Amino acid sequence: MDLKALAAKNPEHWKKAAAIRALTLDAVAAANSGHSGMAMGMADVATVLFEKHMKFDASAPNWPDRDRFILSAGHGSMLLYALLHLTGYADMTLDEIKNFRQWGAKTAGHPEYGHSSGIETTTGPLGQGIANSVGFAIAEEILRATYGKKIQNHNTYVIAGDGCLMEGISQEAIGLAGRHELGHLIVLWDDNNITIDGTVELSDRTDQLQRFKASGWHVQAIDGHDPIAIDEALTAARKSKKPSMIACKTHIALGHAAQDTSKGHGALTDAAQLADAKAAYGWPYGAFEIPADVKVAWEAIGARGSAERAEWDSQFSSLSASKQARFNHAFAGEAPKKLAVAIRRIKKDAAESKP
Ligand SMILES: Cc1ncc(C[n+]2csc(CCOP(=O)(O)OP(=O)(O)O)c2C)c(N)n1
Ligand SMILES: [Mg+2]
Repeated sequence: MDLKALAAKNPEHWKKAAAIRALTLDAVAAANSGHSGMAMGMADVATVLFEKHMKFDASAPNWPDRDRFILSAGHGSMLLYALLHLTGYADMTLDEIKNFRQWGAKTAGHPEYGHSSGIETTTGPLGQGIANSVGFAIAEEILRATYGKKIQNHNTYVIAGDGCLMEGISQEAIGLAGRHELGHLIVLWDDNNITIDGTVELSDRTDQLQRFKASGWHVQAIDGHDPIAIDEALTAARKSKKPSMIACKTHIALGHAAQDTSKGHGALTDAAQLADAKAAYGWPYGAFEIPADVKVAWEAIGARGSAERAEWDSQFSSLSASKQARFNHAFAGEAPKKLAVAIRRIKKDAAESKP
């Protein structure tokens, strides 16, 4: 990979993605554990997704109609933590990044729901995130049908790795999503041909594009380091009425001595190699240092959705009081009152029924 040419082609994009890669290298090195390669490989895809497509407002992480981002490849957690920090989620301070994988930090080895806003669900067990995302997309369909498009109309984006697609549970979820034409579900597959053990071929030779297509999905294959191709593919995926899978061909641990090897899957902590990788990115800054212009550009991305969110607030307040109450009740995770009555009746019937 000629990183200089890549950087020269889209310098503004490159700096933003390099910030994710540098934070990942620094956090994993400080913790002396973790997974560097996935975040370094998917930094371009994630940057374009957050910059051009994700509907979100970092200052209002619980906006009910935000797009959901699920990092199914949860071992690459630094990708998510870097995105949350750079875009300005108040919970995800630089200190949290510096304390990656430390006891009590919000930055657990794998993302834990409830530790920080912006972590939509717990992931780490391969396959769990992609399966869970189908539930998210079904919930969105139901909410949209119930409250209308002005109140609920968002996408669920997923980053899944080779391991997620190998897990059996992924097929049940993919099949269900295809059957129900969950058009607001978009999976970005980190197609890097590497797992913890070596190349994918060691354990699997499934044609993933054919597999998703056979399950009723819209499929595309792109160069996962080309920001224009990523942007176009996301635009096409959003237009599709079917769930979408984008195979993003990437290099795990891009720019590091461990690039394209299973060594790149884990913790890249060698100081000299880390310095070489940063030099290859044209990143002359110290550990955990993000230059002000790059941070400002990222924070602008974090604030991009604020006007749309304010518009949503006014749409919501125009709903009837009872509809607002029903919506808030559902989002608070409270079961409908009638449910308790129904369960009591079932229990009573079962207890009284004769064997
Ligand atoms: C169900 C389950 N089995 C095993 C693991 C351990 N594990 C974590 S990542 C990984 C390899 C995943 O490969 P891939 O998804 O291709 O990630 P990449 O190496 O490209 O980052 C394994 C086996 C796990 N997290 N969950
Ligand atoms: Mg892989």
